[in-house]
Amino acid sequence: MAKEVKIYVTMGCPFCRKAMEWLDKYKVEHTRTVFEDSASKMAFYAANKGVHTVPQIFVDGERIGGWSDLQTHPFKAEIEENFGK
Ligand SMILES: N[C@@H](CCC(=O)N[C@@H](CS)C(=O)NCC(=O)O)C(=O)O
Repeated sequence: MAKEVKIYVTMGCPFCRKAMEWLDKYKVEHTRTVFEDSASKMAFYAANKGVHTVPQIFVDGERIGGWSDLQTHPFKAEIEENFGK
């Protein structure tokens, strides 16, 4: 069964763009939340202890972190290894 993937982004953020492009490239089903203003982003940061940047990626409720965190997370290898199989 596919994992539940969520990503939180702002527009004009290069790391967010990279993360969104990766999700699209590997056809990872996900829900995307785009913070339209600073207040909604800050509320998200406040609700997620230790979070100060976007993007933020969650897989089955676990926070992976941002684009750089994704590079070393097993979820990335899992998706890329299974792509097209
Ligand atoms: N290492 C992080 C860096 C992310 C990052 O620096 N994001 C910037 C926007 S591109 C950010 O969130 N800055 C603080 C803010 O906008 O609240 C990643 O790869 O996701």
